[in-house]
Amino acid sequence: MKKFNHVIVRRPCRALTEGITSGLFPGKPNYELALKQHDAYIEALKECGVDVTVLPADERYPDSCFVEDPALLTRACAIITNPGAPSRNGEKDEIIDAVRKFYPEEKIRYIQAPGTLEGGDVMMVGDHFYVGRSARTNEEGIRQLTEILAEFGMTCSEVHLEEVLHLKTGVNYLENNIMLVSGEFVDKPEFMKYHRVQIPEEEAYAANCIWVNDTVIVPEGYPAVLAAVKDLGYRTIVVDTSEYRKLDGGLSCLSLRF
Ligand code: CIR
Repeated sequence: MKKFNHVIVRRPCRALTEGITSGLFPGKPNYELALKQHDAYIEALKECGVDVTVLPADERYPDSCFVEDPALLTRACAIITNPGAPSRNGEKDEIIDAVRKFYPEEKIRYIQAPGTLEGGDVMMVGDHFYVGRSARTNEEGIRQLTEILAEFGMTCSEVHLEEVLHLKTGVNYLENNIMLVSGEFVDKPEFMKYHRVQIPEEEAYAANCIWVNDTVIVPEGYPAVLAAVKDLGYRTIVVDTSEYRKLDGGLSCLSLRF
């Protein structure tokens, strides 16, 4: 099934080495290697039949390659978020022009302060959106998101987060009623209705796989997850994200798919 036609990515900047990190995966990113991994990521996406818009690196924002966070792009509307991390908040102003190339102004909405929202907290399941209430996404941001989605005939429900940075750090939807779940998401009642594939704790990072038009891109180094995704019948592409992982970033964080 072809669902996505377009992808937006942003090249990592040299300041990537100063990006926000929880320290869960120690070390500073190697910029040259990060660039190579980004090249491979773009190639993988192209193999999934999407056109890829590559935005230039922005040195003012160390984390700006994690382009999923400043916007949410749906079939009916685009939402410019209001990132809760102060060092990332200005990224919302830099994504607008790219979004306007694909959405007319009357279909673009903006999350307004004091509401905060980051795209990594939003998981799309058809026309329903699960949104994580996190250190980055607050109650008012979720309220505004719910209102905007309703305006365009879509729904939203809140998921309480306890451990992870973003909702999609630990749970990702692979279409066809299939969800990859790890850690705190394994027994969340709201996900019981899906076919849940439980990720072993030592491979928790790989809960962040992305489905792109019936191919699933899987991070390198997670054999159990790769085998599980293959067993589901998906074509897979493996991409190394080691340098982004050091900043708690994964495959979904690096693109907007729509
Ligand atoms: C941050 O802490 O904001 C970045 N270092 C990582 C962002 C990951 N993005 C995502 O999960 N959507």
